[in-house]
Amino acid sequence: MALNQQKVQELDAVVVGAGFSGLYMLHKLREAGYSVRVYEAGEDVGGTWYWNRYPGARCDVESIYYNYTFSEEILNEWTWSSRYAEQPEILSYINFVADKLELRRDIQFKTRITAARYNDQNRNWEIRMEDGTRVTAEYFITALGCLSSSNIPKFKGLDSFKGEMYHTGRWPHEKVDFSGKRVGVIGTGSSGIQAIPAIAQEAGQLTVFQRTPQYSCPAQNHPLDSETIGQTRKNYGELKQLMRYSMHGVPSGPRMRSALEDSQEERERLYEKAWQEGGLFSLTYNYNDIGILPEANETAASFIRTKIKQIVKDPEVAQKLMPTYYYATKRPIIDTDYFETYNRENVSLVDIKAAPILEITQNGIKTAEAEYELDVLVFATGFDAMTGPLFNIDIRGKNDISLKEKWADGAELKTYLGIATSGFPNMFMLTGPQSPSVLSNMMVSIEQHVDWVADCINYLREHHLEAFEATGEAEEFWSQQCRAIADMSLLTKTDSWYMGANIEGKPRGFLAFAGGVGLYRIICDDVAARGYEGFTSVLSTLGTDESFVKEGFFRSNIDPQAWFILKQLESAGAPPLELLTPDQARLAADFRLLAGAPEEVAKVENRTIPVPGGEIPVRIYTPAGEGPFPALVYYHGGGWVIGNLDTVEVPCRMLANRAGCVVVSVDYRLAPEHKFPTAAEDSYAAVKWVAQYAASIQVDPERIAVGGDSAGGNLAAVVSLMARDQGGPSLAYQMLIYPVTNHSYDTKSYQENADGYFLTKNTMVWFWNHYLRDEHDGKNPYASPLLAEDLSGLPPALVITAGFDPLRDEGEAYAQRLKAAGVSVEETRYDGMIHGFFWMPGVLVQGNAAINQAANALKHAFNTVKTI
Ligand code: NA7
Repeated sequence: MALNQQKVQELDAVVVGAGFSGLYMLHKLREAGYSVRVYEAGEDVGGTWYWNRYPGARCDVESIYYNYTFSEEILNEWTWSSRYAEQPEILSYINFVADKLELRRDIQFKTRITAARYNDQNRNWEIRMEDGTRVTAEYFITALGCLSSSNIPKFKGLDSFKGEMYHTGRWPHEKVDFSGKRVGVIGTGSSGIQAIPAIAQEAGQLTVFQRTPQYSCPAQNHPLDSETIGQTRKNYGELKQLMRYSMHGVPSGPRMRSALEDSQEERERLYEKAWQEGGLFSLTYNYNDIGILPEANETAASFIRTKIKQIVKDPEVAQKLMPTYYYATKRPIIDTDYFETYNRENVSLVDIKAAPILEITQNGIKTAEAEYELDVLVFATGFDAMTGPLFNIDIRGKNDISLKEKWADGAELKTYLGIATSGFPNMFMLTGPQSPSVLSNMMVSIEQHVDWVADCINYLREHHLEAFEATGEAEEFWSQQCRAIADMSLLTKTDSWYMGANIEGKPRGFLAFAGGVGLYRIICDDVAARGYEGFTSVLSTLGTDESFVKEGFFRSNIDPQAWFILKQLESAGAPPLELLTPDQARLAADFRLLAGAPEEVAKVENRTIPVPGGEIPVRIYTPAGEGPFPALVYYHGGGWVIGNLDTVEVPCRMLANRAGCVVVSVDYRLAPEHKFPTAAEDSYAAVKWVAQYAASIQVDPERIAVGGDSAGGNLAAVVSLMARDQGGPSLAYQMLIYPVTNHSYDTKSYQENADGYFLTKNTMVWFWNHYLRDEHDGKNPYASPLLAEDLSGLPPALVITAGFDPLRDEGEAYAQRLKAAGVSVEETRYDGMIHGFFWMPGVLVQGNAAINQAANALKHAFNTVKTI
């Protein structure tokens, strides 16, 4: 029926779902004066907590953090009884909030939304219910929950079972009586692990059908005392901030230490303490690399395996319960007496990986090995997560394209911020795929999304903007970002519902944003502050179709990985270096995590070498094979003020291996303690030392190159001039990575990239001021090689620059002058890169590429020298 043939209610917004997110969205929009209606399939409020009523169901986030924080009144009026609240208590809380805010009057229960279609002409959504009723709304907001589409695997004979059948996510309201019955539970995820101990206490016989053994730690649940509650209330303002800017939405985070840095005894001591304390993150928060490095992960995994062995008395059963996947790459599980339950007489465990379920029969389950007679069958088999609930509604955007089609059933999942997707204007997904959602305390993520969406709608109304839509570029960028972040961890190395791997035929791909809620909030706020960058909209008052696209970084060509690093650094809240003392700056500028793990080289040796008026350390990296090798004398960056041998440990090792040369990394003396020309003279002395003592470090004195990044690039260029002017040694090559070449701030790249791209103009001014004795020094070619009158007769050069770097243009100007002077130059601008990317190969593909390019250029230069 056409839209105009039937009177259709028109609303500002329709929200689907009356769980935590839908309720808060309703409240927010209603308070702001919009007409809103919530549609909910269930008979009452609660969402997840309405449906998941199985025995033992409780939250795995501590109750005091698992509530709304937007209202102090609500916070103070509700008191949780225990550390981990049970489902009935959480549902009571939701009811309490719904009553208090009088939300029910705008909720229509027992109403399933089956379709939603965007009308391009009216710029609104038509939303259809199961009974055919329709409403229209300008904004269509899904508050469907991430885990609301239950998964019942399509076992053969499923319908033939004569007994009772339940799914944990669709549990009946009346009590299920297990007493004396033969019960089978399929599934040992969070739900199964909570339900199994509770059912075992009642059932005559419980058989658990386990496909994947799980890691689980004790919840150590206990009643909350009034002192804890009082303290929490008192400090809630602070706790709220900590939660909002944390990794997972709880007011703590991982300790900044590798699991591999501690001895086994120390690790075990900490893991034991965490085990006794209980909780979702207790074990993993001991270290910051359990989710990243397989070896670090194994330390925690093997600790839990040992615990399982100790708890479960029958060694055969214990063996079947041994998990092998990377710990915490599925949602970590906390339990109450889960493993202990297997010591009960009435509980048995069936390994259905070894002997799969063949079919469900009239009387029970038949596996490849045996038949199990059952009265009750419980499916604890999880959910079609994240995309499942969205695909259950026939959502159609512009040109009648369905969301399912657009995302190719999930294979082409693309969202912007996990909130919106292009082609679906005015549609907002609360805790949608590619947002932190299930990787966080949902309450923190829900409040953040609802606040953001409400602010956005206010903005659109204030600015008379319609048809608000994510751009294709923005969602491409975001989806790439989500994949890249997840791939940095072990999360994508395990088959889990995070990956869509639990549903037969579902395309694999990581479904959430794994960068943490704090970073995510900063990004979302940043997007909003820039006028909703990455979205397009139409100005309604113009009455035209001219659309407004906020271009920003999506069109600016910055590399997504580099952008992510910038956001991370911003979220870390470090002060600009120029506000620190040089000593403080040296400590603060420790970016080793960005470099990645150092690779093996055949030999690393620390030495001290003489320089005029003192001595300095050098670190010598020797590759495998027979010497003598060519050599690269390398100068680290850091504005002549900060930086050290460790800063460039990773690229030096990579260069030694890839270029097959000895790398001598030079710890020249730093300013302001040692001002110009000390760094330059130390650097020159180092190259002379290498030439003089070449044989002692397996170096061929005929094939010595210099190189460096940033201030180190400056020093490499200066040493090349000095060697030319002051009698050698003869250099084979100069490798200049985004070098400083001129004491001046007037280039276009200084204007474009003065701020916001890691190295700022202010920091450069601070560096130069520390380095130079006076302005006059800045004119000296040994400080500003671009000012050298003559650049002829210099060694061939590689000049690498970064697009988003204040130093870009002076590096390129130097390359031009070298070329004009007849020097052979290989020049590459890495368009999307930021300053410093050369020593960030751990997080930047382009960092790796630049190191490989430099290694190849060196190899070529060394070979060329040899043939002359
Ligand atoms: P989960 O964590 O997805 O667990 C489902 C369980 O069911 C898990 O053990 C699965 O084994 C098992 N399963 C799924 N499909 C099958 C089939 N076809 N055959 C046998 N076993 C199967 O869901 P939960 O409800 O426990 O928890 C969901 C989230 O709720 C949880 O992460 C918390 O965030 C709260 P598998 O591991 O896939 O081999």
